[in-house]
Amino acid sequence: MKTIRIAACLSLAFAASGAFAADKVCKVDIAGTDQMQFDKKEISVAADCTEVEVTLKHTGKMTAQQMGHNWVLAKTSELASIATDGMTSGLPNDYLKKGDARVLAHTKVVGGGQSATVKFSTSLLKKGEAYSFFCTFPGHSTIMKGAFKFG
Ligand SMILES: [Cu+2]
Repeated sequence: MKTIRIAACLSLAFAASGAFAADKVCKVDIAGTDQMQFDKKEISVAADCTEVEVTLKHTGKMTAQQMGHNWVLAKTSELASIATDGMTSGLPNDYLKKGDARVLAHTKVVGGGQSATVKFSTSLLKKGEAYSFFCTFPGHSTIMKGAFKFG
C-alpha cells in the first residue's frame, strides 16, 4: 500500500515537471518446457518501454537439477562465451560466472512448476544492437535461445 502511494506521488511529480516521460514497464511472459524449449523464438520490446519485466515459467515437471531453465539477456556476440563460462558455475550460481558483466539481465534457474521474474531498465540497451535471450543450463543454449529486439 505504501509503495503504491509513493509510486502515485512520483508519477504526479513527473507529470507536473514535464521533464521525464512516464515510466512504461513492458511485461514479457516466456515458458520453458521439459522438452528443453522456450515457447518464444523472438521477443520484441518497443522503444518507449523504460523497463522490461520478464517472467519465466517452467511449465514442465522435471526438477531444476534435471532440466533447469533460466532467462539470460546479452549481446548475441557474447552468448556462446557466457554459456561456456557459466557451465561450471553450478546451480547455486544459476550457471553464470559470478559477476559476469556481459550479462545484462537474468532470472534464477527454475524447475518444473516454478517461475522467476527479472526487471531491468532499457537504458542498458542500444537500438540496433543484436541481443539474444538464452538459457545457460549446461547444453541448453544451442536450442534455448532467441532474438531480443529493442526499438
Ligand atoms: Cu534450460
